[in-house]
Amino acid sequence: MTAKIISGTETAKAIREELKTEIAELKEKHNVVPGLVTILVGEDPASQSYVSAKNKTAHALGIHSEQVTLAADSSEQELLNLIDKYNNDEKIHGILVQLPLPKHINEAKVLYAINPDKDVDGFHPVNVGKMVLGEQCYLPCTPHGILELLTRSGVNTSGAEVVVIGRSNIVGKPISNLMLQKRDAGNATVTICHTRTRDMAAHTRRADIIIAAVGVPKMVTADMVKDGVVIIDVGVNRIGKTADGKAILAGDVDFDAVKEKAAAITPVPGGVGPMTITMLMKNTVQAARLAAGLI
Ligand code: L34
Repeated sequence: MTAKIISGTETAKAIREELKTEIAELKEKHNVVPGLVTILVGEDPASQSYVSAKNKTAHALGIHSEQVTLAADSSEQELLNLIDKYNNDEKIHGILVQLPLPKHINEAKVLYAINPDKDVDGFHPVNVGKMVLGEQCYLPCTPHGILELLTRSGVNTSGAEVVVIGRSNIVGKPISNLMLQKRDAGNATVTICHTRTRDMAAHTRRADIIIAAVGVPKMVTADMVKDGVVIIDVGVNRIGKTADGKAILAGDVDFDAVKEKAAAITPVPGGVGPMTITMLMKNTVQAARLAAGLI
């Protein structure tokens, strides 16, 4: 079997078209323009490229977007002051602080400082709590994107054995929780594997769906999966550079070998990454509706 490729690029494009229409309508009917600010501390090239993609996409959809970059040695207080300013800025409905932050800044403190109504990343503990309870909230962008990819590509998750590899706050923990909930792309039986898991392959070989979010290039090999598995590869690993200086990317899954056994698989690049960015746009529109009393 050769797998169907689940294209994040194509799915993201379709969702962005829907959002464009929604944003135009918000402006026309309610005079509401969704506003997003992205805050980047430092000069990590990967973070720079993600943040600039977020602003570019926002702009293309008719979202007002502001981009702030602070020097790597900026103090925690400077960042907190900036967040406070945007918490009180009516044009801005969504605030995103790109992670990871430099070591001298306390990440939890920063995430707590964002007004939960403007927390379009869904990282504030209030939103994490609401998510776990299945209440209306902002879903974190990468897990949200994975749910949309699964739903829109017709993968049946109900009763499925899902193995999530990775237990990060950004991906592993939230996607595991979401997929066990009674919801679209939910109702699954979820196992979470991590660095201390004793026999990872014994788990992954049972899986109907594998979600790999570890950050180790090509860690999931063909012998670790069963025929007909569905693979969602969240890893975006920079494994080298081309002659003209462009990053060479690899996922957490050995794509070429695994695609021969899988029923469906997401590529890297062009899989989960573009969905993450698009879900941020969706959350920003949700934030603008919330601020305008339209939810
Ligand atoms: N606050 N920090 C905050 N929110 C987030 O949602 C993120 N994340 C993760 C890192 N830090 C964050 C992102 O934005 C990961 N991430 C992200 C976003 C986009 C892409 C990858 C990761 C992406 O577009 N990837 C492209 C390849 C781009 C490239 O050439 O590097 C892809 O096709 O996978």
